[in-house]
Amino acid sequence: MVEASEVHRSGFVALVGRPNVGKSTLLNQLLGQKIAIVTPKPQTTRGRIRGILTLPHAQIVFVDTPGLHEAKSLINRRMVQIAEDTMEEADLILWLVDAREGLTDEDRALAPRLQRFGNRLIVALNKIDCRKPDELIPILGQLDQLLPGVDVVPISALEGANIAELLRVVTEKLPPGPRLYDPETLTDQTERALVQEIIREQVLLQTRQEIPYAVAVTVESFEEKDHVVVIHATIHVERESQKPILIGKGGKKIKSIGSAARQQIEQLLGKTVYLELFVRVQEDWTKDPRRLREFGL
Ligand SMILES: Nc1nc2c(ncn2[C@@H]2O[C@H](COP(=O)(O)OP(=O)(O)OP(=O)(O)O)[C@@H](O)[C@H]2O)c(=O)[nH]1
Ligand SMILES: [Mg+2]
Repeated sequence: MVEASEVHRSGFVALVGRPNVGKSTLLNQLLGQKIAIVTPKPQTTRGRIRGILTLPHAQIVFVDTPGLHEAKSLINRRMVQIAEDTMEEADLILWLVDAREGLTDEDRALAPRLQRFGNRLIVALNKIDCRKPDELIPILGQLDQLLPGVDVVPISALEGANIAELLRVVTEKLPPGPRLYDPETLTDQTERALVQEIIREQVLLQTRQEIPYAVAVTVESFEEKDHVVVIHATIHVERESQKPILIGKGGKKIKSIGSAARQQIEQLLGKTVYLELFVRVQEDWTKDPRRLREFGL
């Protein structure tokens, strides 16, 4: 007879929640490697990003998603749709709640939609490093009132606190099944996609106001030569007036974005990188379904 603990389990776990609650930070922490970009700005993640964790008795495919919010613009509606589709296809839903902010009205509005996942729903109360332990008790009480009997695991994605317990709860709920990916595979993201995101992360970190939300990045060429990788990428903005902001006085801003991104890309690829960035106006691309598709949305 096979012990229950020896049964191999596998499946997809959707990481969902409001923007900025720490979904991408958690994905990176679970995998021990940076796969998804993280910034202090909401709506950082735009697409679905799979991270594959292969353990001796389980293979867990965590799927990071854009933040759930009340979306008005076309691009934001697409992002929310991606998160909702991911939930529908997942074996388990891991709902992240921000302990620093406590339960918000948006969290409360989400709860009824999550309730129908029943036993397939797990709550991760994240950012507990920002709270004293006794401050968590009322939040845990509110969560239990909102979703009676739900499993809640308090964690800090940033510091890696209680991640082992979270993995235990997740694994226990996964259905029995074989490995879905080669154990060496860490993500479904191509090197090109990772490079694009690293550049976009620097744009988000180094610009303010509307610019982060007006930008998409595409990699035009990616050429591996002997010891260098030569990359040409385009940063698309949606209005002519945004171009000089991104380029900066005497090209200072774009240089700074390029240099920070290059260093990260070199770390990722383990090679010297020559990165050239272009800025291009793609009038109102966030409102154009065809352009959104081109940019993977
Ligand atoms: N103190 C603290 N900060 C955290 C923790 N987890 C994430 N953060 C911070 O919260 C901010 C948002 O983190 P992300 O991982 O980008 O959040 P997200 O949910 O993926 O956000 P979107 O992609 O915009 O939906 C970043 O500044 C993180 O460093 C945590 O456990 N503790
Ligand atoms: Mg994210």
